[in-house]
Amino acid sequence: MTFDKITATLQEILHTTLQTSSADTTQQIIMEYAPNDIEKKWRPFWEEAQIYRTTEDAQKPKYYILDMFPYPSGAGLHVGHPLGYVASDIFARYKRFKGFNVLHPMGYDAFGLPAEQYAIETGIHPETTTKINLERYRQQLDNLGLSFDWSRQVNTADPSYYRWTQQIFVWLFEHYYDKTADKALPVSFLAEQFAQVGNAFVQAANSYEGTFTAQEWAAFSATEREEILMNYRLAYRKVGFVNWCEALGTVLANDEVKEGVSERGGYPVVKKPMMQWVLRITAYADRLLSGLDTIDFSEAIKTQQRNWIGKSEGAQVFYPIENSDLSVEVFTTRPDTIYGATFIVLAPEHDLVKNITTVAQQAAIDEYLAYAGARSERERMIDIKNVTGAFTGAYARHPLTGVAMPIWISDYVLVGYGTGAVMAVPAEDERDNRFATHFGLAIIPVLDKSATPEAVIGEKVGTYINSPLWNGCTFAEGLQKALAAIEIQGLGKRKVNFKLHDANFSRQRYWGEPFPIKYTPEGIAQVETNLPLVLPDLHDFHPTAAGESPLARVADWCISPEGWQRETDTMPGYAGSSWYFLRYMDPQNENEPFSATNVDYWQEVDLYVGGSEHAVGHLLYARFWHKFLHDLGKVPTDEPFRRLVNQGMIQGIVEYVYMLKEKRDGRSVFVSADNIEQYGEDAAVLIPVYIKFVTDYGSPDSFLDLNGIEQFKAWRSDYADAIFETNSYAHLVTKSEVGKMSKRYHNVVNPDEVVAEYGTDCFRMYEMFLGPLEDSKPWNTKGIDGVHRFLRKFWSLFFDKGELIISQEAANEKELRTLHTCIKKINHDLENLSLNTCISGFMIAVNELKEQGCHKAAILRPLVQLIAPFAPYIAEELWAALGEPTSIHLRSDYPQHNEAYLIASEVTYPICINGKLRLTLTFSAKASKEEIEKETLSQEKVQEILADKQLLKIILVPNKMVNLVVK
Ligand code: ANZ
Repeated sequence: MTFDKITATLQEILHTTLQTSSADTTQQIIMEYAPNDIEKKWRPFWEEAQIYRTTEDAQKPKYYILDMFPYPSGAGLHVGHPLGYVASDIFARYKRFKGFNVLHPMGYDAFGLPAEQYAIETGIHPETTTKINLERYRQQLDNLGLSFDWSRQVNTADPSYYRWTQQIFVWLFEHYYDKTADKALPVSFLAEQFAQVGNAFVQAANSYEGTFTAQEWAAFSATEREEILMNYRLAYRKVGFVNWCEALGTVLANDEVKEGVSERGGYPVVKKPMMQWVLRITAYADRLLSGLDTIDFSEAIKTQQRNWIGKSEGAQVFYPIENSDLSVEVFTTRPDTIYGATFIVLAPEHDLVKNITTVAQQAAIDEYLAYAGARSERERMIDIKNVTGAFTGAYARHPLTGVAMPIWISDYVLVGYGTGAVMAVPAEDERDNRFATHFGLAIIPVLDKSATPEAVIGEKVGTYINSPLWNGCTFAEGLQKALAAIEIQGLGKRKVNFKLHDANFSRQRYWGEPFPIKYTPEGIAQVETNLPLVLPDLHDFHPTAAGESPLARVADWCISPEGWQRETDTMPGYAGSSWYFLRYMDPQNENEPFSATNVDYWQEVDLYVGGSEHAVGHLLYARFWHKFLHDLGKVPTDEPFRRLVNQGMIQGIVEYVYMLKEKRDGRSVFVSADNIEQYGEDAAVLIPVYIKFVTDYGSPDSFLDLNGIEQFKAWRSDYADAIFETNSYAHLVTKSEVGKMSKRYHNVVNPDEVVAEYGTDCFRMYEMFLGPLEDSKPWNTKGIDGVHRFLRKFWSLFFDKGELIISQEAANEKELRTLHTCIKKINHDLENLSLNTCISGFMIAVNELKEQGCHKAAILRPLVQLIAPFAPYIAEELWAALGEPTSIHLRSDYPQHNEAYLIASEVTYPICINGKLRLTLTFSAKASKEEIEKETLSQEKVQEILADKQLLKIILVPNKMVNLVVK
């Protein structure tokens, strides 16, 4: 069946369903505003009629609106999650009303560490917990009136999905990045080039050190060739230093490590060399940078991505080591300062350290290595207070002056960046300067900055000194001369460096995609072609003692049909989420990840809504995978997401009472917050105990009275015998502030409860009403009453005491002005995703119509359409009340304003004399300046005042006021 046919059939089914059910729905119009009844009535009806089902309809323009799909954790949704979902849903509905064919899907990022950690603790299979959590999420999402096309749901942990994640991995493995073509090409093509010309002239992103000729290539064994090719693949294996967490039995990503311990559990993390699968994201660094200029992301996110990619241009320079054939290669962005280089610093992990350390210095170096090994990369980068290091005993020779430079190690130099070695220029670099000062090393100035005494270290001002080849030059000239000298004298070469690392892609974990890789007896990686390679069932989820994935214990799974060893690592969390947005375009395809037809239709995501915490993780990986798929000709666009909007966080009120750290006679002591001076508000003495009796946001700190204290003791029985030092009113004053919504603070609000009490529409509108979408703002359940009252008032335009009061009279000018002002505002604000101001726009309109006593269908009908994206239930019910036979959500005629209605036919002017209001006059809106002035002056009251005064001038502010200036 073609798409058109499917669409036509669907429309037919829909039409009949809607006709039949609307016939009986009119009989049972709900007369009182009872949100839960309205929801009960329409929800099954919408589901049955599948009104949000999307097909590839070539007759309509497409629009793709995507939410970042959730990891279904055990905690379920809190009111912060729906903020983005509701906003994108409103926009999706709006776009449908505007005639777009909207793709608005949802799914689950279902592989991940928490379910696995839980499995380790409880023995419950991650699949079981994931399934339970997933159902709970679905229930909660269904409560929010979201217009997802659930037939397109994806679940990254489902073999029907992950077989394609595995396939994309295979493609990455089978391709390399060709710098000349500036795209990914098949590795087979690379091998042909090696056979013809060797590797010296091949421009390819790689991690291979060394060169070979075509003859040498021909002479290599098959195994040797494979080992070389591995260093060119986009998915490759290498030994890397990884964050090893013994307690979790896994390697952690940098952002999973906080201050040297695992973010989860707080276990110690050390650096450990391990064979890892890695993705060569660095090959795409330039394109990931330049692509940012073509997409609509916030500047904040773009800056984070730019900094993360961290492109620096400079030079790589060799420093020969004295009394040895070795040399140190450094990367510098300031080759112009080379004459000021007085020592060399290596990263503690640098390979040379063990080769050059002298016997006399060995003990000092060993001691330092032990210290540095225990610090995380992040800690090393942010610690600028402590200057630490050790001298290797070796010296390098300055390539221009021949002076001997001591070689040190220090952990401010990172092993993974540049060459892991720096030429230290203490006169121009802060960190080098601190190091030199601390250890008493030489400092040679290279820029005379006497003309700008306020200039700081590193500022590129002044003229060069002590630099024979470019003395007297300015920075720009000096830099060019330095680069030329380095290249001409063969001391090194120009080099662009990126902070971005290739992305570690291995986890020693069970709950992830198995690698479709097996190893020949020679250890050569071969791809598995029979996909999916399904995760075997398991009962013990602990990693093995050797730190391998628990998969290593499933002996029969580990052996491929050929009798080869399978890879037992699994892919990380970001594998499945790097391409899910493409699968939604063609979710049931069994032959390929998505068809060319569908991806050509949907192209890319037009609007992506999600949290800013994914700035340099998911968003960068997804862009990388998408560009790779683009190179393969599988997707038409180079970027996956046209526009990105980051919703803010919904915060909670964190309320607490103070407790003394020290017990008194074995009893805990609580102190009223207004009585703490005697203890000094000092974290060492007083600790906050978070309570769940949250007070109003905005009100001053609250208190527990005797009753409150009893409640508190009943709730925290561990404090039942505590001492409560209340104030003179017998109150224990509490403190409250705006903070994170978290279980720990007992301030998590569950959307289900809010929906049960106020209804979905109210919940949706209130979430939007809280403030601008991108701002963080506190949730305050009390404020929801205002929105609830608004909805009742809206309802009362249609019904009075259970009776329908809609009239068929023609609308008057005022009513039309109210309506069209609202239409204009809503359209404008929706386009700008300014949803909070839409809600106030509705409130103004409804208040005005209420005052005008308007119950006219001519006004209410468009108003219901206007509000339908925000409050889909009430809109559907009132639409039926208006006698409409088909669902409002299938319409594509969103109201458009008519400018003519916005102009009032009459304007009432305040008439002032010397700024003082004397009377008001109403004029036709078409009245000229002269007519208004004439009429004003002819007024008896005005003439009376003017009788003994002199008129100096008349100020007329059109549509606002008239002021007569007199003397
Ligand atoms: C000499 C010099 C003189 C430097 C000067 C800077 C200022 P960005 O811009 O971030 O790329 N560097 C190189 N490799 C490093 C490593 N692995 N760990 C820590 N620092 C490293 O920084 C490049 C500069 O950072 C390089 O230029 C090098 O110090 C240092 F006035 O060389 B520079």
